[in-house]
Amino acid sequence: MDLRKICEEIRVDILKCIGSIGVGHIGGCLSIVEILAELYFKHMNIDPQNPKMEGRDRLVCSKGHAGPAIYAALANRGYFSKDILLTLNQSETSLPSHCDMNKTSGVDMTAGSLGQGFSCAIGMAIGSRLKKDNAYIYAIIGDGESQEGQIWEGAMYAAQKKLSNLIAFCDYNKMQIDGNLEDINSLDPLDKKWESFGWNVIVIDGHDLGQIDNAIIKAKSQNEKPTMIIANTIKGKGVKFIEDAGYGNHSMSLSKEQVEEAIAEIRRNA
Ligand SMILES: Cc1ncc(C[n+]2csc(CCOP(=O)(O)OP(=O)(O)O)c2C)c(N)n1
Ligand SMILES: [Mg+2]
Repeated sequence: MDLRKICEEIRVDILKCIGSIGVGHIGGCLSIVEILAELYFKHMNIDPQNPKMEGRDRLVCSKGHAGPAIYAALANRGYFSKDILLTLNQSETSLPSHCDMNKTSGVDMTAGSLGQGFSCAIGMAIGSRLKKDNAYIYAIIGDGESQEGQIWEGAMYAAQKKLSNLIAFCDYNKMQIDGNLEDINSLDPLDKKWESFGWNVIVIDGHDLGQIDNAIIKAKSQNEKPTMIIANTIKGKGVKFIEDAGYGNHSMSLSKEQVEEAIAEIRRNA
């Protein structure tokens, strides 16, 4: 499977999905595309025909505002038709702006209140271990989200429990809702922080498919610690005017013309 092509399709579908309503969390959706492609299309033991399959791997997108990225990936993976992407956040939709496990096929955990999804992932990793179903639990947290105290409570507990079946990513795009992390509440040195909390830490370029793949393989190759993959990313990755908006792309209005321009650029650079 050509994962680069998958990334292209996911990016285009994020644009169409958010474009259907004209505003949304575009920056933090575009920054996790390669991670989603590796997880949903290569590593996760899942079945779109049987979304609640016992013992499946699970993904908790704790930065739940990246719902449209999850939906674009799930639609491409065959969980539902791409037409549904155009109903984002409308009344009666199965695709609310933030992830909701009771509404969307393939979404494993409801999230949106930053910090909470990560704790759920830890509970799911403990549950899987108790059930001995050999599942991996994946989580994606934001870097702004990492300012939540709850993240570090979870970090301590997951290490205490030696949850090597928990593989988390931090989308380290260095931007939060209304500023750059370094101006608001810097996380540096983020790798040392996670290491000191007892985690297996791997630092990668979060847009390099090979590095993501290797990091997941490495995480699975040990059974002592939970793994935090610190993914250096670019908020808005793949569309120049969105990247150039900086943290202004956290939640951004997009006109029809801008959506078309963005899709054309993604197609051109593919
Ligand atoms: C507990 C909580 N406080 C505030 C918010 C509002 N909020 C939504 S996204 C966001 C910024 C998150 O930044 P980051 O985790 O870096 O997200 P990304 O850059 O990946 O989009 C904030 C403050 C929230 N969803 N939950
Ligand atoms: Mg961020």
